[in-house]
Formats: sequence, structure tokens, C-alpha cells
Amino acid sequence: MSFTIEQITLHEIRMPLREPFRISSGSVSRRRILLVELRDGDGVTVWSECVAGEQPNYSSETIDTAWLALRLYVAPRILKREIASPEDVHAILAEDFRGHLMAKAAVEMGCWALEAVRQETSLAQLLGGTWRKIPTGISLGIQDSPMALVDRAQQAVEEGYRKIKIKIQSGADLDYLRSVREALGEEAPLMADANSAYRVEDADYLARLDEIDLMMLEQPLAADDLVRHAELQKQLHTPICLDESITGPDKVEDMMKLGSGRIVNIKPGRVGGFTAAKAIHHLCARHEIPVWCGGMLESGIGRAYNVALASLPNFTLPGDLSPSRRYWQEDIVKPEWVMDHVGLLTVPWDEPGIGVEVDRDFVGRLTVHSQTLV
Ligand code: OSB
Ligand code: MG
Repeated sequence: MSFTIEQITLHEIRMPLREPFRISSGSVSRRRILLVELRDGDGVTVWSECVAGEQPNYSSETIDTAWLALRLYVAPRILKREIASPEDVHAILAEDFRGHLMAKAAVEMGCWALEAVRQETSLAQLLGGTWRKIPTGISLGIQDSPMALVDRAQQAVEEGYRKIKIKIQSGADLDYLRSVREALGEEAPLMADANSAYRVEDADYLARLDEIDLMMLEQPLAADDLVRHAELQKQLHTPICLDESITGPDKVEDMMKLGSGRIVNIKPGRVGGFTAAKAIHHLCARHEIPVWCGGMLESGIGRAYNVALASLPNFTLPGDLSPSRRYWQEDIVKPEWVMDHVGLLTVPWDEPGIGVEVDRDFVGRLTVHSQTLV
């Protein structure tokens, strides 16, 4: 059964992080989060989240550019239009409309959640999920000293996390990672994420990471530079995982052709939504490329979408899908996202839609700005 979106409301909320999160290209201590509320012709309402940050340091999009793109370009294409299936939304938003993938994804993914509610099924089942529990990793920001990092990593292992990702940059890399490896032992599942902090000229230096035996090195070079990632991968035993570089299935094809990496981080918000995320997942599965679900410090709403996606079968590595408490004093969904003591998060499997309730009163108190589009 087709549906129409009658109303889209944008909300900006502010949520302080429990601890500042520092990556090579910037730091954030309070998130400005863009939530999207979609209402269909039957009055069914769903919430989604745009994963853009406040600054254009991860991608060119920000919460402010996404707001503008949603209002001026995305909403007018979607509102009042008969939509036969959420699978059609990607193409509607792709035609003669470049970029703005995070803005598009917020609406595209919301349409999948809406369809799930309408079919009285869970988002995970609608997407073709199979896993009922998701192994969880933690992403640790750059710390002031190797000792401080070792403390945080040790604590994470005790809490049950199945993968410890360590943000690195020049001046906070080899020594930091070596200290953690020594403290946690050779079996500890460690990886590093550079967020494009290096150049291909650093290849000899980065090759020293091989001794530390990381699961992978995420996005060492620039987002648009698959060619140099391939040069670098030839000089490393450590597998390269691409994050920022992968904006669609075509980039995965390029990665495979060139040899730019061996693992893919899928963030549905980064690739324009679930249709592209599923296509990337299926392509990687066919070529035996492991994938995992990345995170963007989402609220409990964005997390629900990531968890549903991570239930697909080729998500075989732990995702950056930490429980609500890792980020927030109090999350905006009930129940909050929790991880058990062996690092597993439960996929809402039988509840219709995203599987968590949005605490509207709390969202209202956190809201600084709203705009309804019809
Ligand atoms: O590169 O994966 C990244 C957060 C903001 C921007 C980029 C990244 C990240 C993370 C956080 O690593 C992962 C999480 O949400 O826990
Ligand atoms: Mg990353």
C-alpha cells in the first residue's frame, strides 16, 4: 500500500555529551541534533535523525546545511507525493540532486520506519535483518596521554565491549596504541580511526602499525582519495577500512578494483539512507568484504536505525553502537539502549517501527528551534 507524507517537522535539540569526543579534525562536547518528524496521510508519525554534525569536519554537510537542504529541496520532492514503496525514495531524491546525503537519508530512512509501522513489523525485519543481538564496540576519542587512553580502554573491556576503536592523529598514534596493546594483551580487539589525518607520504610510518596487530585502520587518508588509499594498502598488512570515502555502492566497486581497502564501515546517514546501505551490504557480502555499522554520536533515535541495519547478515564485525549511557546522561527514547555484560545489544524484533518510544516531553524541553513543512 502506497503512502503520502503530509507534513515534515524539523527540530533542533541540544544534548550535552557525558564526555567531550575528540577526533583528528575537531572536538565536540555538546551535540546539536536535527530530528525529523514525518506524518503520513493517515496520521501515522515517525521520528528520524539527521547525522550531520555542527562543523563540516567529517563531511561537507552540517546540521545547518542539512536544515536548508531539507526545507528547500528534500521536503518539496517528498511532501504530498504518492510513494509506492520506501525503496523508491532514494531515486526520487537522487535525480538531478547532488550531494546532501545526510539530509536525504533522514527522510529516506524515516520512510522505511513509516512503512514498517504501516506493515506492523519491525524496521529490522523490513530491512531483511537476521541477527537478534548486535556485538557492540566503543569509539574512544583522542585522550591527553597514553595512560589516560589505557584507563578508558581497560574500562571498556571490563564493560564487555567487543571492539575498541581508538581515534588517532599525528602525535597521538603509535605510542598510544602500543600502550593499549601492552596493557590489554595480544588478544584484545583493537582498531584505529584516523579520520583522514595522514598523507600517503606517511606510508613508512604507518607501516609500523603492523606490529600492533590492529583489526583495521579506518580512513587514514582523504575521503575522495581512493587511489592513494590503494597505494597505502599495498604497503600495510593491517587492513584498511573505509568510512568517509564510501558514499555509495560505486565507491565500494572502486575500492575493490583499486585495492583501496578490505573492510567497509556502513553508516546509513552517510550514504543517503537504507536503499544505498542495503546495496552496499549486499555487494560486500557477494565479495566477502566484512562490514560493520559506524556511528555518528546519535541520539537514541538515530541509534535505532543503525541497530536495525546492523541486523543484516553480513554485519559480522562489532559496530560503533554503544549504549545510551556511553553518550548521554539521559536519552530521548524509552527504553534506553543498553548493552549486556558480554557486549551485546538486543535488536527490537517484534515491536513495529524503530522499536523505541520517543520521549516527546523531553524532546520538547531540549528543542531550541522547530519548523513545520507542508
Ligand atoms: O569517524 O566514525 C567516525 C563520530 C563522529 C564523527 C565520525 C566518527 C565518529 C565516531 C563515533 O567514531 C562512533 C559512535 O557514534 O560511537
Ligand atoms: Mg570513522
